[in-house]
Amino acid sequence: MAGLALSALPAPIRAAGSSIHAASAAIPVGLVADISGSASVYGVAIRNGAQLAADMINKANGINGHHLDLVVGDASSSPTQVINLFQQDINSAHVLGLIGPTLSSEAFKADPIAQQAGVPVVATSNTAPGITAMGTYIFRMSLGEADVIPLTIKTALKHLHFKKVAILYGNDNAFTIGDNQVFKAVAKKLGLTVLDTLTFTTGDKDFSTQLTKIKGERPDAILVGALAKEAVLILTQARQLGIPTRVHIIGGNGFNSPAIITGAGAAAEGTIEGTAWYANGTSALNRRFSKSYKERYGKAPDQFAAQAFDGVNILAAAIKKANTTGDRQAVRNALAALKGVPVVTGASGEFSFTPTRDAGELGTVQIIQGGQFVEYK
Ligand code: 1QQ
Repeated sequence: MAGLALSALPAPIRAAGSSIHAASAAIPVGLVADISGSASVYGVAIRNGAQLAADMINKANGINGHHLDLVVGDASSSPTQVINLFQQDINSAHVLGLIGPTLSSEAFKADPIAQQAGVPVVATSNTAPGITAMGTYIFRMSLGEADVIPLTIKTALKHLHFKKVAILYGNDNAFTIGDNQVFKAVAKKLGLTVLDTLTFTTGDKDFSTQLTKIKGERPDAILVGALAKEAVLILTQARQLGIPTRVHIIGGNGFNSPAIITGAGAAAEGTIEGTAWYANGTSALNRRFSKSYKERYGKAPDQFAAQAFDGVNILAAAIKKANTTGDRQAVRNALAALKGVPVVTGASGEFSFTPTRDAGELGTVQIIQGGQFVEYK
């Protein structure tokens, strides 16, 4: 029956060797990521980090001797496909838990399906306010913008002493809408003047109207809520239009991809953002992760790869503790009770969920200098 139900739905991209047969002793875990489409700069890194973790777990005897079967689905940056994949993973692949989806806007549509079905979700890249409030099965190990942005702006203020800011954000996406809310709240708390708040929509290519207006208002800094594609264009056009480099651009989580640096080049210099993962973190696990990732994929990992790597390890640790191959509720309870899972993200190197199933650590602030993310203290 599982095969019939699956074939009625659009074919997902599945990892070679992944199994959907519940008869095997393997433990299926779903990964739903935007491996293609507009959010693929994040989704490819997420898929890579997750696969690396699954392979390392399987090389080390799996989960209590059971093979971890990472069922990889490409949602193609389409919310409809995210929903299809969640349903397939839950009803046909019988996953014990789900990792993903890539964007908060997708999570708000798909997570209620998992919540309703009683399947635990571990978000590794959703940062908008309200993710874990969707229900008791929804966990998030990525740092929320409400936690990271205050630290980012406070750190920037230590160096730059600015007073007046402008906000530019995408008004059709849950994550960028969340950024605007957080920017506003933090500005108010820190006594900053918001000169103007301007918007764009996903897929826009020309930001000159907004940036020309901002330039005329002479802010000390610009707070930008954007995903990578739009962020690259905003950075590039801001400098082309003559907004001086002393006016730093402070971004949200969408800026944590190396795609910002490769895409905007010199125009990315001086951009400030907070991250859950710092590339030069010196823990033994982080060094091993970075080395294995480079060997396997031929390039350095990024924050999204690191978070997905940790997300798989966190979910596997819970399944191991629950000592089950099929009890999703036991996995949920084990996730909530987990303490001190070794991770590559965060400052302490150990992860536990907060009582509201969220990430508790503060993160690291970075500035782009010399084409690199550099720690900014
Ligand atoms: C969200 C985000 C994006 C930047 C993830 C890739 O933080 O959608 O919540």
